[in-house]
Amino acid sequence: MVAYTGSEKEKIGQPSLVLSTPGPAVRMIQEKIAAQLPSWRSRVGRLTREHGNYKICDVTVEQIYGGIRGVQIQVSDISYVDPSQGIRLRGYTIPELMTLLPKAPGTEYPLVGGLYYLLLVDELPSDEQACMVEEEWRARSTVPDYVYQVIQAMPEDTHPMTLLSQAILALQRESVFSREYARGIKKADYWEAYLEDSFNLTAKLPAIAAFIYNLKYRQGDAIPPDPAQDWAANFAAMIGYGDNQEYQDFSRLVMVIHSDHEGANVSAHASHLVASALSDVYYACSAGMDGLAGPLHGLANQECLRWLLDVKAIFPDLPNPEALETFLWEQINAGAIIPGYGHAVLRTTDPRFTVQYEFAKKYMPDDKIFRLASQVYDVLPGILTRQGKVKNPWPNVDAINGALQYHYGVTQFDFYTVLFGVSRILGLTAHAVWSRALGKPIERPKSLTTRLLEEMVSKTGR
Ligand code: HAX
Repeated sequence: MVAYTGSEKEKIGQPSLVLSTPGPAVRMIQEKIAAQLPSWRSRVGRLTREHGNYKICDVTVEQIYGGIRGVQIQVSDISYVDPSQGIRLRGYTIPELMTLLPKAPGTEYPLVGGLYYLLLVDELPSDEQACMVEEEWRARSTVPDYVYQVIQAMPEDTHPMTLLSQAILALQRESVFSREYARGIKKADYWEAYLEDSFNLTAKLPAIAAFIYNLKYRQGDAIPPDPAQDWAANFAAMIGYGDNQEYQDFSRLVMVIHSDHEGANVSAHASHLVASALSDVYYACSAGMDGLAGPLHGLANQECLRWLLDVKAIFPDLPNPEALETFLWEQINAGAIIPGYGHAVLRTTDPRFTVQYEFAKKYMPDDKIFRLASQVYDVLPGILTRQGKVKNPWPNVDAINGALQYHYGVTQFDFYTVLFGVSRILGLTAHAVWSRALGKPIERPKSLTTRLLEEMVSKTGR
C-alpha cells in the first residue's frame, strides 16, 4: 500500500510522495470498508442484474429544460435529503448526530474525525476511533510550500473560493491514485488509493483555508497549527480563535452540518462527474468547490450576510414587524431573490438552519444581526407562501450562518463559502471513495437538440 507521509517544507519540483504503510486510522477504515464491500457489491450487482430495467421515473421536457429537477439520477448511501425532514448523514439526523458522535474533550460538540469515520464506514465510531481519525489528520496536515506559493502569486482581489480551488488543484501533484493508476493498479483497488488521497486532502484543507484567511485579512500573519486541538478547533485556532472555546464549538458544529447534502447537489454532482472519468480526488474536489462557489449554491452564504447588512443599514435599529413585512414585500414584488430562502429539494426549515439558530439563541441572543435574521425568519416564509411562486418558503442552511460568523468577528463574508468548503470536502471525498469502491462507471448521459424534442413531441400530438 502506498501512503503519503507528509513532508516538511518541500521545495518546488521535488517529489513529495514516498512509499510507506498507511497510518492506523486509514488501515482501520480500509479494513472496515473492505469487509463491507462483498455485501455492497452483491446488493448493487443484484439490483442491476435482476432489476436493471425497472423504471425509477420518467423525464419530462420541462425537467430537461428545468435543471433536471426531481429526476432521480444518483445513488448516495452516504447521505439523503428528506424533503420534509432534511439531511440524514448515514441515516442520522443533525440532532441525532449532535448527540451520538464522540465529543471533543471538554465540550458537548462533536469531533469531526468521528463524523468522517461515520461517512466513510457507515458505523458510529467509538471515542477511540474518532480520535484515531483526528490523529491521522494531524500526521498528514503539512502543506507543501508550493501550494502556498500558488495562493500568494494570485492578485490580491482574487476571491477566496478561487484560491481554495486552485490550492486543491495545485495539490493534485500529490495524488497517490494518479501515480498508482499510471503504474497499473487493479480497478478493484482504486478506492484504496482514493482513500489515501482523501485523507491527505482533508488533513491539509484547514491549514490551506487558514492560510487564505490570514493572507487576505490578517496581513499574512500566519498562526501555527495547535497539535493539541482537534481538526475543527485547530482550524479555528489557525484563524485567530485559539483562545475562544465558543467559536471553536461553533466551528465543530459548522464542519459537521455542512459536510454533505446527498449526491446530486451542484458541488457533489460536479465532483462525482469529474471523478467518474477517474480524475483523482484533487481534480474532483476542485471542481466541486467551483460549483460551491456559485451564488445559488454555497456562495448564498456570503450573499445572505451581505443582504442582512443591507437591511440593517436601512433599519439601523431593529425594524418593527410591520415595517419589515412592508420592506420584504417590496423586495419580493421587485423580483428580488432573498438569499438563504428556498431549496431545490427541502420543503421545510432546514435542520442545519435550526441547529445554528439554537446555538445563536444560547450564545448571542442579543446580537443585532442575529435578531434581524430571526425577525426575517418570523416574517418571510409567510410572505413567500402568499406570493406563491417559491416551492419552499423556508430558510436553508445559509440564512443564518453568516450572522453567527459575523458575531464572532469573522466579518469578511467573502470567506464564508470557504468555511463551507472545508466542511464539504468530507462529503465529496467520502462519495469519491465509495464510487470507486463500487466500481461506478464514467457518467455519460445523453443530450438532445431542440429540433429532436420538437419532432418527438409532434409525434405524440401533445
Ligand atoms: N426569494 C425569492 N424568490 C425565490 C427564492 C427566494 N429565496 N427562491 C426561489 N424563488 C423563485 C425563483 O426565482 C423562481 O421564480 P421564477 O419562476 O420567476 O423563475 C420560483 O421562486 C420557483 O423557484 P423554486 O422552484 O422554488 O426554486 P429552485 O428549485 O429553482 O431553486 C434555489 C432553489 C435554492 C436555487 C432558490 O430557492 C434560490 O435561489 N434561493 C436563494 C439562494 C440560496 O439560498 N441558495 C442556497 C441554497 C442552499 C444551498 O445549496 N446552499 O449551499
